[in-house]
Amino acid sequence: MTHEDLLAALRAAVGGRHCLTDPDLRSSYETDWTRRWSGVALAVVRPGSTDEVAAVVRACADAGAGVVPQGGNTGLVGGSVPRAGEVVLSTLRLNAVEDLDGDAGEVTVGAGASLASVQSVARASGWDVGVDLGARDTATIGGMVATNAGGVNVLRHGPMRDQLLGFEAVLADGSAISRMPGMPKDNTGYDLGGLLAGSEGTLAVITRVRLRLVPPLAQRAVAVIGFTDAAAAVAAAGWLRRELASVLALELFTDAGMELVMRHARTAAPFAARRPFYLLVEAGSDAADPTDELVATLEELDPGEAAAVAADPPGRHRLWQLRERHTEAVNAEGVPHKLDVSVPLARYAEMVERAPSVVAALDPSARTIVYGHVGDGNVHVNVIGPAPDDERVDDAVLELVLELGGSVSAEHGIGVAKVGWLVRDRGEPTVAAMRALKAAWDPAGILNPGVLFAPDI
Ligand code: FAD
Ligand code: 2HG
Ligand code: ZN
Repeated sequence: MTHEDLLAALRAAVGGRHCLTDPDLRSSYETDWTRRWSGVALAVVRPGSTDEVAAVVRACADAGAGVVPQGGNTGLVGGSVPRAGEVVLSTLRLNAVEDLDGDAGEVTVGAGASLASVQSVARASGWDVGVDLGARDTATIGGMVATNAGGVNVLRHGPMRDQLLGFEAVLADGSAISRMPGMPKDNTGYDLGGLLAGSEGTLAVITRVRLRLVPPLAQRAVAVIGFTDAAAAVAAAGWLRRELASVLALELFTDAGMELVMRHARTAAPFAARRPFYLLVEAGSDAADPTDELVATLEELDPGEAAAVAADPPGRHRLWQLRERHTEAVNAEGVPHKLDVSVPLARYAEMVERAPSVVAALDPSARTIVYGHVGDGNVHVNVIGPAPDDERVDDAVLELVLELGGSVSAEHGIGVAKVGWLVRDRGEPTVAAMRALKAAWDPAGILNPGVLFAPDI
């Protein structure tokens, strides 16, 4: 089949208006959020139903063309953009939020619905979504399932896989499979939804999702406290996990990162006494106000002047901005190298302290900003300065992670950024088992080629 034949089939599948071939119309789908990853697509197609997704995938399968599923394009490992003339399948028109069951606390949503839109419908019905993250306005539920997104409330509710009660997806041959609505208890064979969580568009295109909802935590309090060293901040985080029953989030950032955020977002420091490390703690409850419990627990840490607490929504928002706006503040400085990793909590402080040194040893002019979900052992190492294609710093940081017994991807996935590291991290037998799944589900390798597996391994 020629490219022209394929384009004709794609237009027939979704309508000419939703098959974008003009370079200006394609361009925002061709470069990722960080600007580090980009490529040219044969076309960007925007199906409006599961049947249209199936027709697109079938046309691509017939032509042997690669398909790159794309949701909000907020992924940070390069997996959502084309690499070599694939067809980008955007799910943004699959954005319905339907069938919220207020008694069961479940909702069915289209894969292209943004997290914020689902949060808003859930909250209006007295429920909430268990996963929350800074890209909520743009990230889609399908993309979040495909990456098994984590975010700031994993401590309380787990990652995206834990919210998944059912799914509908289109396989590489264009057939659709579905378990919708799913049931909280459902032991009828393999957990295929769980397998799709974290599959990064390599096994199927997710079209609809049934989500478990969680009770809203209307009563919240947020604190930021300063520490003179990383070990003390991490020890405090571990202690808070045990002592503060209402803990909802435990986040770490540094003074260098906060300085960047304050400059970029024009926000103020939480208190005058600056410290090298900060811990953000959020407590949440659906009944009693957790502020007194939070303050009493923090007093035991004796933070002195280096502490701020807010219970009112604007005050909480101000404190959260200091952590949540790191990603955009870093991006505003240049094209970053992003290493999303996790290490055992016992090695977390060492990771935070050694990562900037291993980078500086390679490139003394590089700036390394670390932050992350310390409650989950998750560190985000961001490096600004080295050229986007200079992989030495990525390799050095990931080498350190393996030395410390960690994982090279905590929550963003492997994408194209870390394909060379999957075997190092998981070992050959495990990756061979993953490849066997890929070969069974997508024998021609048309779904997100180049993502997850290195071509030559
Ligand atoms: P995309 O970027 O479009 O795609 C991501 C991957 O999923 C790609 O491999 C793509 O092919 C695949 N995919 C997308 N949709 C589908 C589908 N329907 N079917 C099959 N495959 C699909 N991530 C976290 O885990 N925690 C955070 O706290 C967090 N915070 C962030 C904050 C900011 C400011 C930004 C920019 C990103 C953040 N991220 C975070 C990363 C990102 O938001 C998540 O990875 C998110 O899950 C991606 O959703 P998306 O819809 O944008 O997916
Ligand atoms: C976060 O926790 C996101 O803010 C993005 O996962 C991390 O910018 C990053 O590296
Ligand atoms: Zn994160």
